[in-house]
Amino acid sequence: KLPRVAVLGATGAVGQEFIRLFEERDFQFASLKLLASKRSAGKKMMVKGKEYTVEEAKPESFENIDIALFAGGSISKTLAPEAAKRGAVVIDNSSTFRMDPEVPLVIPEINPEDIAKHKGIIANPNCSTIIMLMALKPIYDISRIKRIIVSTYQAVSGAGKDGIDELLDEASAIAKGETYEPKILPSASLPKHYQIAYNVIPQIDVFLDNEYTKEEMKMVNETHKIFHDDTIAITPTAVRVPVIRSHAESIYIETERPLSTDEVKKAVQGFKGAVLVDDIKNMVYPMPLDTSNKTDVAVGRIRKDLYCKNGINLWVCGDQIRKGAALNALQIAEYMMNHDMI
Ligand code: 11C
Repeated sequence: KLPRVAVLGATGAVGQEFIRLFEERDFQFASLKLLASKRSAGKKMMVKGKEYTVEEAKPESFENIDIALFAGGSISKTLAPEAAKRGAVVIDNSSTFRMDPEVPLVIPEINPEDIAKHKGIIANPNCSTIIMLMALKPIYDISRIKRIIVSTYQAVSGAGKDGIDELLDEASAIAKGETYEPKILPSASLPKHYQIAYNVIPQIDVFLDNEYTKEEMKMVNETHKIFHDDTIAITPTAVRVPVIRSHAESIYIETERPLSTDEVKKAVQGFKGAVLVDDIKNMVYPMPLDTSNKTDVAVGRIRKDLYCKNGINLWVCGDQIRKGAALNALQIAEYMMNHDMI
């Protein structure tokens, strides 16, 4: 039996990606409801050749829904429990429930077995975490990873459609010699904003008491939960760069036993969802422009550390809106449908 599906946040960057993926993957549903805030209610959207009208999301919107795909944001906090109460399985892109011990946090290629533990809500990890772990899981499987030092180069799509618009508007204003007042980055809720065009900003989300940002700590805590391994020592630095929709990450790892680069390359090649893009003789390596709108996370620049025999460096790129958000959530739904869990 096909599921009755609702998408919450249908008009945003992640919501629109869900709709593109429904078409691209021929995702089957018995019915579809597009939900958003009051502001977007009434908008018309085409899905698989049929027109749908966006409805204002309310608790009752989730009556008779089997799968509720939540695009993210603070609305999840109130509406996810309401949807779950009404019998829907919520796959939630927000950070609200990720660290709740009752809520599985899932990357289907890595810990699909956690899906079965859900009690109505399944959390989709942060995009930077997903992209990092898609590269590290095949390595972890051949030798446990003890240490990770990661610096991210995150696309503006992480700040949603408004983040993308801000970069484009700023770049075009600067090209015309006009001034532009940034309002979104590093984060719309903060008192100060900085230009992202021709700049990089070493702050994503708010600072916490330990002087790391919330985004950085998501990478630490979520990695521990997804790998079921709290012993991995992780040092993150999260940085926003003027790229539209693909995150990049420079990752240093120390493994339990020394690995050759060939072993690492072979492991990456054998892992579904990751692709090895590593041919330095021909100047081939992952770049955000190449991974945008692509399904796989690209891994390259694989090289031994110069000093630590157990150290390996990698460069990883992945589409933030796709594998970092909508695709991962949809893969969770597909997994459940294929395993009679809906
Ligand atoms: C960014 N990673 O690039 C963020 C966006 O916890 O799901 C997603 C935030 C989250 O700004």
